[in-house]
Amino acid sequence: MANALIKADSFYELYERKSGIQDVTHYCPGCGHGVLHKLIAEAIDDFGIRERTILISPVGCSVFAYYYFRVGNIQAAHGRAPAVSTGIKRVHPESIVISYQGDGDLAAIGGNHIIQAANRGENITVFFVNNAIYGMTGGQMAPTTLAGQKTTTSPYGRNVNSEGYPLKVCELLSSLEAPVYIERVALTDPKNTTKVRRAVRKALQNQIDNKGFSLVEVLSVCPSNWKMTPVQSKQWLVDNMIPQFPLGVFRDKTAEIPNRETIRNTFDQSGVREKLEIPANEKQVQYSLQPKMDFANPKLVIAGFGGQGVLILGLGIAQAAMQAGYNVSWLPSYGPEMRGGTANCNVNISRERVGSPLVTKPTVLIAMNLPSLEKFDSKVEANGLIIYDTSLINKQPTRQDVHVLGIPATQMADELGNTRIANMVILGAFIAYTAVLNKEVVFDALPNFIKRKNLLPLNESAIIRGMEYVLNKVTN
Ligand SMILES: Cc1ncc(C[n+]2csc(CCOP(=O)(O)OP(=O)(O)O)c2C)c(N)n1
Ligand code: SF4
Ligand SMILES: [Mg+2]
Repeated sequence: MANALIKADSFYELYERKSGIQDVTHYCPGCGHGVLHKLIAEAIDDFGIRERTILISPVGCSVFAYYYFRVGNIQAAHGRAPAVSTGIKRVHPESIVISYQGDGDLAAIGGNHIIQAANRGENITVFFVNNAIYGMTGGQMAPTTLAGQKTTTSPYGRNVNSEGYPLKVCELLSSLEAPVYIERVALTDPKNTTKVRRAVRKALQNQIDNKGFSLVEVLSVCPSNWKMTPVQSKQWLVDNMIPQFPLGVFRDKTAEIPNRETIRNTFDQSGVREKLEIPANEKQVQYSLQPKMDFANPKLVIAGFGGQGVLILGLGIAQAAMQAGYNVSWLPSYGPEMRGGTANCNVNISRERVGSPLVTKPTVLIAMNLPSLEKFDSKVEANGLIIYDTSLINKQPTRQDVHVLGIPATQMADELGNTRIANMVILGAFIAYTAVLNKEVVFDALPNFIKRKNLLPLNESAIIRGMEYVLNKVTN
């Protein structure tokens, strides 16, 4: 009975998957991913690092690791987990960052990323699950597929003369200077599984001690795509994989490298300018911004149809705010939304450090079409602001507890001769209403996000029209 088992605290009690709340994983019977998850979760518990662990899920069968691990979770694009890990670790050096990757993910599409991260000696822990196949997509040949192994894309067996030899990641990475610890282990019998457990712990301990890059390659079975029972597949791993991927330690500088303090690198803009002999940014001081009280550190959602320039509007606001000395983030939302539905982006502007680029409760909503207004207006914070384009939205926001600014942005843009600059009219309205930015800094930043220089005057006119509209409305 699953409930009678002692489950690691670093797993969720119940897995709230899309198909409903469950207490079992989506992995096939016998799959190695589940076992490795357990060993990692128990290590996280025992080291007491759950609160500061961030696990980067890959693309592959373990993509849903975030359904199971009760830690910080991020899902990275295929093969990019080492790059995402690098960014997170550098910004939050006190966090424990785990890059969890399959062989298709790490050794194929992400091959360059893992080499570069290892070569930089990033202080991260990589768990590399080598099952010699693309599991998730139905059993295609991976870089680690064995010579002679049959897969759906090598039905006659991998031919080394045309498809090359299985890629030996541990051997390859251990030719680099920087990595601290590299070991290959296998999930087979209890003896080998104990070695996996030990390796998992060592790789995490190295990161806790700030020693540098550690990678554990875990040979693991994929009964479903190998078309074997779990028992047969374990034997197949022993008989076929281990001879081609010998187990053992390929690099261990753990004892040589002293434990190090966590160092947080701070970015000192004036220091960098001095080094590069760039004159100090006097303008930043001159911008003298005085945001209205409700908008001191605003979080924005900017939404509309794909093609209305909502992403560029967000980017422009973020660029100008950065130029004005704020900390900023800009997070666009792509995908099917770009084709006719709502496209949107999240922007954070803050005098404090920005924790997450996500904006779930915006201070400011800019809605450029009705679906966007309907989707986001209930999420705006009390005393926040909704700016909406009255040329396209014939319905008023219902909220009574927020500022509401309707502006016929598209009509004003048409009057200026170009519908596409409605977003800049809105930008003008935003800065006039909130004073988070002013005209000077926006105009200075404009060439950074409007690439066609001949369009700059038109964009400036649109911004001024938006500002005038608000100033007239407020004073009248
Ligand atoms: C950019 C991109 N290319 C291709 C795919 C399709 N895809 C999904 S999982 C996968 C391979 C995963 O294999 P592996 O990393 O070995 O993980 P496993 O499922 O075997 O654990 C591929 C090619 C994708 N999702 N994204
Ligand atoms: S397809 Fe293979 S790797 Fe994926 S869950 Fe099933 S056994 Fe595991
Ligand atoms: Mg695989």
